[in-house]
Amino acid sequence: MSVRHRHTITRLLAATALALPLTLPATPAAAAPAGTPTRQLTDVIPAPAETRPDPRNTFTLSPLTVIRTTPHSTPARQVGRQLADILRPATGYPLPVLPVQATPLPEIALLIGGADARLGQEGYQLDVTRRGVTIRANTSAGLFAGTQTLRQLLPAQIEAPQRQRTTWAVPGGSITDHPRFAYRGAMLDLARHFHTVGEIKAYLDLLSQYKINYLHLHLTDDQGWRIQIDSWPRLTTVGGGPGTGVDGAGPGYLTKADYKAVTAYAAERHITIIPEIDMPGHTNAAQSTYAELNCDGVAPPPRTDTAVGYSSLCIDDELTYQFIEDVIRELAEITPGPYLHIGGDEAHATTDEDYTAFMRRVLPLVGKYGKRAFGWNEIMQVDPATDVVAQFWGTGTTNTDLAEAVARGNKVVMSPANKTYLDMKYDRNTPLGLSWAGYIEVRDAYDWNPAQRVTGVGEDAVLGVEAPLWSETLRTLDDIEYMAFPRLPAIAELGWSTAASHDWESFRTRLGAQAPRWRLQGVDYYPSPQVPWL
Ligand code: TNX
Repeated sequence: MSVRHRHTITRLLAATALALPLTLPATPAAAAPAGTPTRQLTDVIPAPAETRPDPRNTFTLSPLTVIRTTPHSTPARQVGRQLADILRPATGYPLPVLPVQATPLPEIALLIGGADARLGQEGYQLDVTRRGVTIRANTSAGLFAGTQTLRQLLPAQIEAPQRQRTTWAVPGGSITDHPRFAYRGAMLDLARHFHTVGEIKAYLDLLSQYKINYLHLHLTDDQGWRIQIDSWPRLTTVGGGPGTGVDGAGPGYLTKADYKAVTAYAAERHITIIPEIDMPGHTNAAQSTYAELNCDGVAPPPRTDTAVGYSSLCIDDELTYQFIEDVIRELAEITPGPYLHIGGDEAHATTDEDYTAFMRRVLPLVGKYGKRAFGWNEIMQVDPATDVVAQFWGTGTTNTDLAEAVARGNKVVMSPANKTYLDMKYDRNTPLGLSWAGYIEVRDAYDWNPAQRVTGVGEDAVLGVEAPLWSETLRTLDDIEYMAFPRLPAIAELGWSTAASHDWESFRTRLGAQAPRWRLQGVDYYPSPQVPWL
């Protein structure tokens, strides 16, 4: 069955299930007794650092429940409103968001400040008693993470867009949680097939549920240029115009307004956008648009095939650096996050000498406009400054340039292609995706340790993990979802949860219990035979 066909069935089933509650009494759960929670305190992805269940202390949401936030804290109120938006549709309860105040009403208290220092910048403490739920954090990012945990502790029906009849019980006890790694990323390739603002936002919504905090956007490649640059306007009108993208599927690009909307939407979910302009290879879209970017002054034809490694900017030409500086300057201006990714992978049409010369000129430009550079691991060949982050995408377990860079002090984001590449097929029958790095079943994606993957790249050198999704074969949001779910939650758990908690049996059980949520959210996931799906 085609992915799209299967998805239609999923949607129909969800719609049928949703039609039922409309005929139910107005406040069904109000009359229901406080039941046994359908969830346990440990049923969370990514697994929290510490959980202390207390079954005597179930809390049940009711029409009287209020959400209370730290007085005079706009960030806390914002998290409160976002939580109310999640909880209102399915419960039908008013859940007003009010400042903290002593009252006898049952409440969900969201508090910023005064939390345990161990929680750091993203951790939270969640306590569930019969009277209510309290989430404490040092920052709004931590508070937001805590609300995503609370969401998973509620019955799956909480994800339904319309009122449901159930008891909204939260299992009692407490959770103390904070991430193992500061960087937990995903990547979306907009160049091979463009994905709209709406699709990117939908992906951000899904990512935020699993405490992913970076989305790397691969904005340019041989097939298409997907971000507006005012000083080189044809990059998008031609390079991102009709017929661009694999198999000529274009047009599409983000205007600066679109890009700002995406970064703002991400920020509300405590996700930082990292834009990537790939160079000096993967540049055919720019070079076929502007003839002057080629050494011979002749524009090559546009390309819509999936070959790699054939394009290179002209390393000895000053115009190349003017072009790059314009792009970096304009992109830095609209990027609130600290990082700018300059690619650097598969530059097979550039000599090693030229590659080094190019990177040594370009890397300082990133700093000049106030950003910190990211590059695919090849960039470590040029011995860059120690603030440059390497993104490892190899399939092996040794890389001399990378180990040497780590010894000098560079940090690494781990994206081994045979573990984290969401565009690899699950098995030989997967209708979408590629297989050059092998098939990646859920267990393959989960069963590895980011701090023990590459010789010489240990826990302290690892900034975190990232799951890239290249889009040669992917067009729609359904396609994206089908490749990302359920492997994305596996990578999210590797990034957040302690190494000591790593346990496939536990993970696959918790993963299987996520499926009812995905069905209600309309997420088109791959029903891996390795997972006991509910
Ligand atoms: C390799 S991974 C690439 C991309 C392709 C991807 C497909 C990397 C840094 N480069 O250009 O899209 O394989 O899986």
